[in-house]
Amino acid sequence: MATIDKTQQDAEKLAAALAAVKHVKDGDVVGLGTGSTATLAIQELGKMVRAGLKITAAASSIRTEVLAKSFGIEILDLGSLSVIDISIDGADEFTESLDLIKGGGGALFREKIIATLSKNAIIVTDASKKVKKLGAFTVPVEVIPLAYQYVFDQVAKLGGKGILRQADHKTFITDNGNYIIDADFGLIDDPAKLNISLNQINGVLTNGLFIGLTSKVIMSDGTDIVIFE
Ligand code: ABF
Repeated sequence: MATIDKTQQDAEKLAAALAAVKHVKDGDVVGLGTGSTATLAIQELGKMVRAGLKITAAASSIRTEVLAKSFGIEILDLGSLSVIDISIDGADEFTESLDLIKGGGGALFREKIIATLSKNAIIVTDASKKVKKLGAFTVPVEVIPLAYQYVFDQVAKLGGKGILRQADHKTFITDNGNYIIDADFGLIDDPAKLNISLNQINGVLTNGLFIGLTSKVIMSDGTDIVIFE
């Protein structure tokens, strides 16, 4: 994999985030994602709110909720919503058919709920996230702890080499109190089929394959904003 120039990547993330927030209008319920690119969008939305933009929001993680509130953005209870007007989130990988791998930050469940509820689900990325086939990035699988070993074994039967995600030398716990198995399936020929297979395993809450949930990907390649839709 080509080495990534961090400064260039940061510039691309900012450009994509700024392009995305232009789609937000007065009265919108906005889904706020997790990760560094989504954070840039939230910071910009905070400036727009201070300048008079009237929005409410739902957050994909506790961290995102705290950040949004610090910028004066009103946060709604995600569980009470039937629809979200527009969401802005990041991704770990995307293809031109708008299939994604998400969840590198561990917020995949609420991110998937927000994407599912969104009339306009926008993904913002730098150029390094664009791939021909998903799978170089491992697929996060959120697991109910009581079923961890069973899920680990079922993932292996599907061809996935699973690793229990760690953080600060202990098992990573999601905002929902669950574990994450990061599963390496290699390059994935049929992500839609794998998504269904993973979701059918008892004990799996969700997985990081986002299939058919994205309205557009806004990517900056350092020179231009490229939109895939
Ligand atoms: C989040 O954005 C996660 O789903 C994904 O892992 C992350 C990507 O982070 P970054 O924008 O910092 O590359 O939505």
